[in-house]
Amino acid sequence: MEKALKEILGFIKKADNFLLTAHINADGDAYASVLAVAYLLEVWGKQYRIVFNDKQPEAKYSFMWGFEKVQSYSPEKDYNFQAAIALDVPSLNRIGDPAKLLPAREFCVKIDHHPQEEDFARYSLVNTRASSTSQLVYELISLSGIALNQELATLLFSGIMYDTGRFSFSNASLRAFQIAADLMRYQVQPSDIANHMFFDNSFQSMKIIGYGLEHMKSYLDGKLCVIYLPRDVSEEDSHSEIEELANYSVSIKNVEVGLFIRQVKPDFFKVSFRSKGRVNVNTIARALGGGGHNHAAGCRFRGDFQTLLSRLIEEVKNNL
Ligand SMILES: [Mn+2]
Repeated sequence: MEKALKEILGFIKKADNFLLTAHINADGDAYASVLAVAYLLEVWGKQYRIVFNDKQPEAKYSFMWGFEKVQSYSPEKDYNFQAAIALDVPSLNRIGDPAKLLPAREFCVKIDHHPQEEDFARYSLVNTRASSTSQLVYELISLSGIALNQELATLLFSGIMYDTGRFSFSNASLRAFQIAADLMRYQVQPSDIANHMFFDNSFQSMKIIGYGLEHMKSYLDGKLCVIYLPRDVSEEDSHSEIEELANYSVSIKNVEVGLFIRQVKPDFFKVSFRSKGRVNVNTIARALGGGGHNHAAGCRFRGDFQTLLSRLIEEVKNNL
């Protein structure tokens, strides 16, 4: 790992004018890892822009240093990047539109903890045992020699806290706790961070979550739980807060796989997969053109709901 990190730092030192990006529907780890690398670029006096696929920045991450630097991709803008750093994303497909802005492979860096899908970067650190991409960025920053401070430590801590489910998922490793403990020396406030990222939901979102729970269904002898939100319940602009339904879907006794299906357009659906550990939901999501981790993944589907549901039940059944 140290060799890959040194190569990445060497490349960053030489290059200028970077694109920073992450996966579609950027989450806490995507924001935190990208902004922490932006901090490093800032200290080193580099030019950079942060471009995400998402139309709207996610307000719950506005407590993070550099949040206001995050831009949405726009086809009208005149982009020109000499180098790119893609974080927390395994493929060009998962970057979405900003993938169009990437320079040639030899000028690209990838830092990620998802299973390797596409080798699009000459400088690459992919470690599936890392709890989060923010954990890998911590290692990068430690090696860079730049000093940690409260802002930077808060970013890294937030990313690790987010991806480990507040230090409770199976990826909450010894190393993740060691890093968290080290970061605590810089006046990080875990309860403030948790309040921003998890307990700042709107009244409306909580009612939508209530609808989802009331209408959830059980299949395969109680091993599969499905929560479905039709479009008229979750209005189109309604935010990531209701994604928490994915976590609820697997938080039930005897459930091995939980699915949260959201209708985005009449014939377009987003599916979030959760597993307690026995079933690899990354495999299932990939079979439907998506991807993610063994315990949490996602995909999109075009077609009708019944076809999607039958397909999902069949896939889960074959993987139980
Ligand atoms: Mn991540």
